[in-house]
Amino acid sequence: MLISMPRAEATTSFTYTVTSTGDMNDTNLKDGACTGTCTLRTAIEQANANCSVDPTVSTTIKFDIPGSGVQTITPVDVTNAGDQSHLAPLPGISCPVVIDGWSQGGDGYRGPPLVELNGSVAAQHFGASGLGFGGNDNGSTVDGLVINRWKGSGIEATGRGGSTSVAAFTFIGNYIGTDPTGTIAEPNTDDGITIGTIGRATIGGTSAADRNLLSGNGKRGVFFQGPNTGGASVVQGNFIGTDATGTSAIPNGMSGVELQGNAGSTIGGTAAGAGNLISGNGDQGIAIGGQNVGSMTIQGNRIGTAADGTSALGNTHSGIELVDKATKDRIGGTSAAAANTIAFNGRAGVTIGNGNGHRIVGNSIHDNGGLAIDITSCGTDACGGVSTNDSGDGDFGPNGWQNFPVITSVKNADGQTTVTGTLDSTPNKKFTIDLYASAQCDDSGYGEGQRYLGATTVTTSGAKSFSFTVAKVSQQQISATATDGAGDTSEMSACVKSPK
Ligand SMILES: [Ca+2]
Ligand SMILES: [Ca+2]
Ligand SMILES: [Ca+2]
Repeated sequence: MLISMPRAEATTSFTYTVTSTGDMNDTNLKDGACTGTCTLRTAIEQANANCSVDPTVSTTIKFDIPGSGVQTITPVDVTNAGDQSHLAPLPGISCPVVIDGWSQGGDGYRGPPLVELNGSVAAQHFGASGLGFGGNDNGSTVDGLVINRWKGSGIEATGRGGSTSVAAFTFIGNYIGTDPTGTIAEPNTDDGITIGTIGRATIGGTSAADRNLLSGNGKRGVFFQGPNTGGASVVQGNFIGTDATGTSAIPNGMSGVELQGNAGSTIGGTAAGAGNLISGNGDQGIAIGGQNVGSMTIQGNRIGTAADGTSALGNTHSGIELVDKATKDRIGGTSAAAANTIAFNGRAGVTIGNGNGHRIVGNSIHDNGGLAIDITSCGTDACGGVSTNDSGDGDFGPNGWQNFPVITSVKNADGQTTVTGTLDSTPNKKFTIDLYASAQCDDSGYGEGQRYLGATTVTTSGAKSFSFTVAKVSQQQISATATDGAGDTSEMSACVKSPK
């Protein structure tokens, strides 16, 4: 079907409707049609042919495969296919394409995926990813697909193909690494989604329909592969490492989200529905490291809990790990919507292994195996423990080895709790003191940081003391961090229990 588009930037777009789970080739790439039986392979081949003539051409691939329930497309392997023209798994996509899996459910359908792309045959021979994007494919979108059992990643958008312009992708409403029910792991060997080279992506969204389930994969749920210079990306509203209900783990083998590039990206956000559920994974919840990272914003996520935000579903290592060139990351914020819940993870809540200016404020961090916030000397979360204060805070290291406050008293009177303390740090500077209340102290005697109480300031001249008053907090462990003007947040102070 040829549709003339009035928009100036896209002179032409094509729409093909896949009507078969078969795997035949397009027999005439010059006719602008999904020739013969329209399969996903036919449609991709013709889409690639379309923009090889005119790079502004885009193609939409819809589905109307007969039958009810989930329809499974299993690309075949040349070694056992009757049709010897099948020389590869699905061809790499080199034109702007919208693959609209939701269309299988009819107009307006936005429910669980009804089209499954199964790599168990073809990928075993070729080591391929399910859908591969490279070259001139800016603006490509994939929605409403189950993608599983590929030897590479479920979706790989690496910018291969010689393109020099950034390509932006949108991936919403997919199940990648599980079966169509979202309850059983059917792993892709590498990542759920790999974004590389000069790609950037919007993965998920704030509506439940836009949520991707990215679980059960051999490596990460989402991997922004270094050194990616594609720019700021957004990962919102997804379930990463859990089942479709967010109640049990379907771990990705490594981290839930790993960023080795795409500086300035946002994981979660403050809008309703923007937070991701990142739990149950085999390494960290979120790992930030590599060369082109920095200024990441991590807000509104549940990291290590079930979807209810309270039940335990920890990631194996830290909730969040900041290493290598990570710098100026912002974790949480002073508004309730910005807070991450980071709990039940095997190591620290947040590990600061390298870099400066990592501002960590307002989150609910509790019941992790290690400290709530741990600045480490080994560069990763493989080591940890309380890093003691040095007099005058002249030491250098991750977050400047920012000294933490010392709480000297917690008193209740007239329905209010007053916390006083001191900070020994760089002389004659102003620091923000953020205070927290927790049901229990960490085993170390430092932290936790379960409920944010608010902030005050301290100036490191004269008495170097601070005082903070809040509505009465009865029999809670009070702790605090110090953050300098550059955003270097300390580990948590020792806890002091408030009176009854
Ligand atoms: Ca054709
Ligand atoms: Ca430490
Ligand atoms: Ca220090």
